[in-house]
Amino acid sequence: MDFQTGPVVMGVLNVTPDSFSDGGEYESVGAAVERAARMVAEGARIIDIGGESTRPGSSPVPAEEQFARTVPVIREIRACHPGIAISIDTRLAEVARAALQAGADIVNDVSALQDDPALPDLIASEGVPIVLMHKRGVPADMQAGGGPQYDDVVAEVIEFLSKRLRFATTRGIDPDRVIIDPGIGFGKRVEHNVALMRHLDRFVQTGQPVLVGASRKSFIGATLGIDDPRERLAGSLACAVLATLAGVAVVRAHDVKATVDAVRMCAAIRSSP
Ligand code: PMM
Repeated sequence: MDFQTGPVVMGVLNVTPDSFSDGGEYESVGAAVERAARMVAEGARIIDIGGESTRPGSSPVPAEEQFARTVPVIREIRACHPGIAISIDTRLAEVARAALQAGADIVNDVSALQDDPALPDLIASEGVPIVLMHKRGVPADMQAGGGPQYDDVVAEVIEFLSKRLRFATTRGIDPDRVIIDPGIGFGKRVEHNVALMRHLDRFVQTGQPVLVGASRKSFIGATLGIDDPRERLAGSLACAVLATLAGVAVVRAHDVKATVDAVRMCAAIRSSP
């Protein structure tokens, strides 16, 4: 994918009953496929499909349940939209394998290859791109006690991602196919998320493509005093714009049309002499 003209937008498709911002909306295969078609029409270049909610407080979903939720949707999207990239949001090799067989192209692992020892070999042998995301703790306890402490959140998250990249490389994964992600909202307090957004350029300077998922997240709600995630569009767009200016490669978003427009407008201005 060419990121030179600005980031591509990854549309979020959570086929879960409880995801934090759109849980329960796309549980049937038909509804999920229809939603994907709309995101494609709105300009998404990647559809990120998840069968396990990773929101703070949520519990793990067994592999069988994850592929029952995601595989039929992936098959159908692959058949209808041959040009779209499909990413599977999973920490488990079994789910990733089934998703890749059904037509997925990218594995989005919020555990950065820490949760399933079988996943690195699968990624290496399939030669597919992988997203390595930073998180602290597991969803069930991620925000316990108000969230974790960092001395220097930006440096610590970059250090973690560099280590995970080195690990991936030692397991035979092509570093050119590794996308890094600061993991906005995963085991971070509001001030940590804000600092990470402020210093996205430092992630970009590592030379790896960077993915950012700030869309509708609770630090936006906390900053703006908005409880309903669906009402956080303006805050989400502000984050998408800043991410674009910082030079990220992928913006993960729920509101695809508005995000694509914001990102394209930024890119047009940035490319002016
Ligand atoms: N956020 C969520 C789920 N998966 N994957 C990546 N790579 N980065 C993220 O920021 C991310 C993710 C949680 O948000 P959702 O419930 O809206 O999907």
